[in-house]
Amino acid sequence: MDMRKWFKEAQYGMMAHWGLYSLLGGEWNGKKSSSYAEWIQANQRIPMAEYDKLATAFNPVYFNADQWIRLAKECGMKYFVMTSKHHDGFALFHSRADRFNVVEATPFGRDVVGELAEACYKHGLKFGLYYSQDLDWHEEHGGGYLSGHIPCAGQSWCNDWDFPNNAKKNFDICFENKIRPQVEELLRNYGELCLIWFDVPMTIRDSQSRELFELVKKYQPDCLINSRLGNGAYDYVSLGDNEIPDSIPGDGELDPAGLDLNGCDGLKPSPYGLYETAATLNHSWGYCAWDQDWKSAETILAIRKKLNGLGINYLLNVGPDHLGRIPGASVDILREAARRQGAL
Ligand code: JFZ
Repeated sequence: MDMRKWFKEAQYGMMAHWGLYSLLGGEWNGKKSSSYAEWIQANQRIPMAEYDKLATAFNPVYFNADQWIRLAKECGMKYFVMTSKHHDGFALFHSRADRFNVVEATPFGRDVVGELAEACYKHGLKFGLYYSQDLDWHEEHGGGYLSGHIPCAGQSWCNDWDFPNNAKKNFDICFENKIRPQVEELLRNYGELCLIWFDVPMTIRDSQSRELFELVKKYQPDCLINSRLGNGAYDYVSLGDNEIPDSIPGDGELDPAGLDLNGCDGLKPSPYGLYETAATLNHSWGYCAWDQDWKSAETILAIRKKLNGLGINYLLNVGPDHLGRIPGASVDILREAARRQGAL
């Protein structure tokens, strides 16, 4: 399948941020997270031993992959991107490389990524996976420890509350033992992936970005890689959160010399002319019980028109809750936008 051609025409997709943080809903110990709800562990420096308890309570009895994917399909979305592992290090799939995963560490015991892959296949959507390849707060040697000078959505990029000695951290260890093996598992066990959505390159070396790039191409030559893998190894450009550029530069118009290729936002040269903006409906990616400041269906439609008019795909995020439900407010907005678009 020519995935580049498919991506160019896809226009609209759904992303879901779902994990242990969803159980907290943006609040811990009586305190709201002052950043994204999925960043709450770093934001409030929650000790790992405490955060791990969430796994023993992860039992989202209303999780229904079919329902999520049907909603996306009914709203005219062409692909679905699931957080297979976010910065907290918890895998939403059965991983042999690390026990901190939904099958082995929770009473739920179901392979969430697997069920969503099946549902996408059944309903004819393409399936993509988000994977945090650098930051991993469950690992002493997770990335981020070199970036203390850069402002951050938590209080620190790496887990320096459980592992305070940044000087002796070595990302290579985490990369060898967990990151690469898990990316390989994702590529081998869940059928065809349209894309892998890597995120926040901070520590990852050039050779490591290239190694992951080659690994993806080895198992899934058509699978597209976004520009947040780091070090310029990518197939398509992820713009910033809700970012709408004024225009898309033509071939050779963008000078890569002055660009930070590991910056998460902004335009970068796109070898195949492929772009995507991931965006939220409120102010958080993960479920946040107290953030009810939702964009209207009208706004969503206006953003979609602008982005799609520039040839940029719109990847719209939902944050399902602790029981596996996509918040009603999100469902209403998505349906209303689709209705106005004439898709429903
Ligand atoms: C990153 C993550 O840290 C966050 O939790 C979420 O997964 C999001 C999709 O990606 O956050 C960013 C990083 C960079 C930008 C926006 C959100 N950016 O440059 O606009």
